Amino acid sequence: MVEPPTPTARQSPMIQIAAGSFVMGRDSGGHPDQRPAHQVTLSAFSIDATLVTVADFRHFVEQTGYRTSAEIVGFGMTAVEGMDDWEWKKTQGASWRAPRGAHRAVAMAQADDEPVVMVSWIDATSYCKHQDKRLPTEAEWEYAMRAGAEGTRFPWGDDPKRADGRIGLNFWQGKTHHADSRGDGYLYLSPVRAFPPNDWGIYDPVGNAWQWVDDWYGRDTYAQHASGVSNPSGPEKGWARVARGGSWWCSKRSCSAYGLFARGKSRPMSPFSNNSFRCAR
Ligand SMILES: [Ca+2]
Repeated sequence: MVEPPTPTARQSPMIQIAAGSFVMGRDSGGHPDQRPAHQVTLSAFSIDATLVTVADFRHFVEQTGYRTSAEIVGFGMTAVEGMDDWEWKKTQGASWRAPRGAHRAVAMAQADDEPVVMVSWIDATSYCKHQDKRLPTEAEWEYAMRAGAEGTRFPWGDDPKRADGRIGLNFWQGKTHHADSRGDGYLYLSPVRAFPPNDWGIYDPVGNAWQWVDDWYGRDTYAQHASGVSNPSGPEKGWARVARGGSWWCSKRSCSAYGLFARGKSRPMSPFSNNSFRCAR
């Protein structure tokens, strides 16, 4: 006999964010899509304290029978230690259940408290909707992850190391993707509470896994908002959805985008073994 679902279980605690304003983007450095620095004003919202975990997502699938984009097409994009830089492989049988491929499912199984990956923007949107939530907008995401820190690459400053000398996020330490020295303690994903939260209690504000946000990507979005904007929600249409924060795969030399400025983007159907999400309301 199947037990009835318990809709309240497996929901990440949410952090209440008061209405406010902050400076988004910068005037020099980085990719042109990060310019200019501009004022953004936001209404109050709440956001998940952690990334959606493997256990959270399994619960959703058990309740709904949901099939992800990767399961429908039969593959996902995977990288493992030892590959060349930028050598992502189309991996048959990869899905949120086995993000490095079915043939590595046992040897490289994920823990339940790691972020779910190999989920497309469509999957992320469906999950949040089922929780009576939604994806955060790109501006909401950055405001919450910064937690009051303006103009810095990380919530604690510009160096990956925090004041206590420890690396504050999960990214790749190695000259190439042939080997990672595991200086932050993790090769692939880390449990969602492995690193200290930002000042507003939000975990993994940067690193670990890219985080889908609701917005379509626009190269000139910030330029259009140069004189200031309230509750921006991105372009009306586009070819890619924005993802933010960077991931375990980002290194100094490849994908130096880990941090609070960089704007990642992928097609909404695309699943990667380093892309996750959190919901807002
Ligand atoms: Ca790492």
